[in-house]
Amino acid sequence: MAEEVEKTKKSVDTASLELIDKAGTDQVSLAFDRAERMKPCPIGAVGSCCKNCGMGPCRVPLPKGKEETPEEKKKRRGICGATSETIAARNFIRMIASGAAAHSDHGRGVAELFLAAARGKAPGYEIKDEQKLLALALEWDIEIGDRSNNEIAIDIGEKALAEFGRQEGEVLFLKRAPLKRQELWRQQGVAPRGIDREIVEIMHRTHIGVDQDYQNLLKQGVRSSLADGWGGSMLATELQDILFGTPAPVLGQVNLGVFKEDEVNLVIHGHEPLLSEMIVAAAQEPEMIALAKSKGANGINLAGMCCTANEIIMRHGIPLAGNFLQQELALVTGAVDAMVVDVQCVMESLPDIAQCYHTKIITTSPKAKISGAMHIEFDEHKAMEGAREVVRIAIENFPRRGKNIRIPKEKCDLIAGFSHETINYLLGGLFRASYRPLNDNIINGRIRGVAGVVGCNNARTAHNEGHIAMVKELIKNDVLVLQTGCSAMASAMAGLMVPEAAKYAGEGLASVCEAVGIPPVLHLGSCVDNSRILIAATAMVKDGGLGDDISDLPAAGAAPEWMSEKAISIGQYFVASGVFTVFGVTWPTTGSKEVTDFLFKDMEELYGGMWAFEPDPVKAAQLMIAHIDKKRKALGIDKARERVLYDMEMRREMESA
Ligand code: SF4
Ligand code: MSK
Repeated sequence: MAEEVEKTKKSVDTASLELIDKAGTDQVSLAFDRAERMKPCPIGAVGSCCKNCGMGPCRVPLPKGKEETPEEKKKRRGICGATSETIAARNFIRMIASGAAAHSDHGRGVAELFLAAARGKAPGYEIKDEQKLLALALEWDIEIGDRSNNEIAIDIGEKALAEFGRQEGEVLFLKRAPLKRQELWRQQGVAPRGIDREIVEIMHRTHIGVDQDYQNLLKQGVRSSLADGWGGSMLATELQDILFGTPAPVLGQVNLGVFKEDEVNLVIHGHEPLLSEMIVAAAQEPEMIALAKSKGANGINLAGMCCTANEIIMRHGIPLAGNFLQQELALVTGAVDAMVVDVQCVMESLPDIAQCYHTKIITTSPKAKISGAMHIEFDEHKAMEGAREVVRIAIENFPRRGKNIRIPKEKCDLIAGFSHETINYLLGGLFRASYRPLNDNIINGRIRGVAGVVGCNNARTAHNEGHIAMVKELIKNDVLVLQTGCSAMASAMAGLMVPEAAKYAGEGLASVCEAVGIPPVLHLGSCVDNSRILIAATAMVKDGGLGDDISDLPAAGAAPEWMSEKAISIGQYFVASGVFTVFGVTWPTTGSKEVTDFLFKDMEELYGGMWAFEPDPVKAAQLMIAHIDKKRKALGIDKARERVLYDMEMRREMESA
């Protein structure tokens, strides 16, 4: 078992370090400081604490420094008799339930808005991607004929909403997976029904005195995670694309240097793009710009934070102010006039920190209020009015800015907007869109494999360090990297998401990137957009030559700085889809050897993918590369790589492909 790496610094990002320093001067307490003051509970951290009933909490830690006898192990139980295996497995799948619920409730919100828009009850929203609407109608057997887009969208919206509560059968998108994978899920009994049902079943089974077989508990964890990845999250991505437009490559900028001293700075933070889409439109209205000018500002500068940032850069090129651990730092600049938040990954410390400056914190979701913040509830029937109100509050607050302002100079260009459709088009061209060139370059060894690197920041490890070190190691070894979430932003801040970053890539990957004109690290969007990675992996299988299941692909996944329960759900659906997946920082089941061995070893037998834990990001990347090489060997394409020498003829052939 890998040892945890000791944290030596707070961040590897100089803009963040500058503002951490300023926060110290301003006597503002940050997550970085709280992490130093609060040591993690060593029993809870490894999954050995149960508080599922009023007789507990019961702690069942492994004895330190000595081998446990079978007799001693038998006695190491909670009051109800629960073993350390049951407790660790229950804790683990409750994390999956929470993570899957977060993604999928986001998806449900999108489905509700989608339906309201189709019925003409959500003014300002309309179908933006007709092609994707019609493709989904065909996939779901919804009549197209001469019906209007809205008529078709009503049927799609109703069907999508029904998916969440589906009591029987399987979620519809499961059929998108390779056939072999679908069969495997059915054989294992994990093909999921609706997400609501699977999550309720986790909560039922983990109640005191219900499921007390750790393998059976973990199986339900798999089922629920699949309902997230191939259900709730995929629905969110698909419907958002239809409603707001499918992303296409777009130039943007990232890091705290995107704030402007002479403009109103409004940060949009959280996850759901429902309101932020309207804020983007409201901030461009001439009346709003005129109002900003009347207050002495030169304009309105929108910037995103966390996954809302990913949503709005993918579709509008709006700059990314930062990732999870930079949300407090944005306020410390003293230059943010308002920060509007919805759900997930929003720190409760924000209103307190805002008091030290002038920033207004505005909550918008009835599901997520914060004491000390203003609340303007998002109402889909009057979304534009709500958006204008938010923008107006930011503008009115601009003159209240104090003198204690420091905007770091760091900002970096990136190309975002790599949806599955875009990758397909970029690789194959408009008339023969396909993953064929990618598969061919994997088979001939120029690209060694593909890695999905995703997930959060974690204050227990140096901000961004793990993401950047891992991604650099992967591309250096010719592994094409697909990213989402805060991880994508970390790489973008390190300059890895521009075509020039090919200089960090191995010769084979660099030559393909140069020929196609893409960066070696592709930004696929927000946390729910991990479903795009599933679709990309499936497209690779379907294009042929790399086996007949996702588990055959020379591919791996990772979340080197994970912290959110959503990351556990994502990791579990990657593993259950056949992907080797490595997490860093900490691992939540090490209190039970049996549960950990099951996740790290036995799952490979059952699903062709398994978990691993390695806090050193470079070593973790090497594990991924070793797995990729194992898969290349199994496919019989390991020799091709050895032969790759890149003479001029090969380069010409690639450029004309
Ligand atoms: Fe303790 Fe069992 Fe209650 Fe958990 S469910 S707190 S192990 S008695
Ligand atoms: S925002 S879930 S910290 S990636 Fe999606 Fe970032 Fe993780 Fe939240």
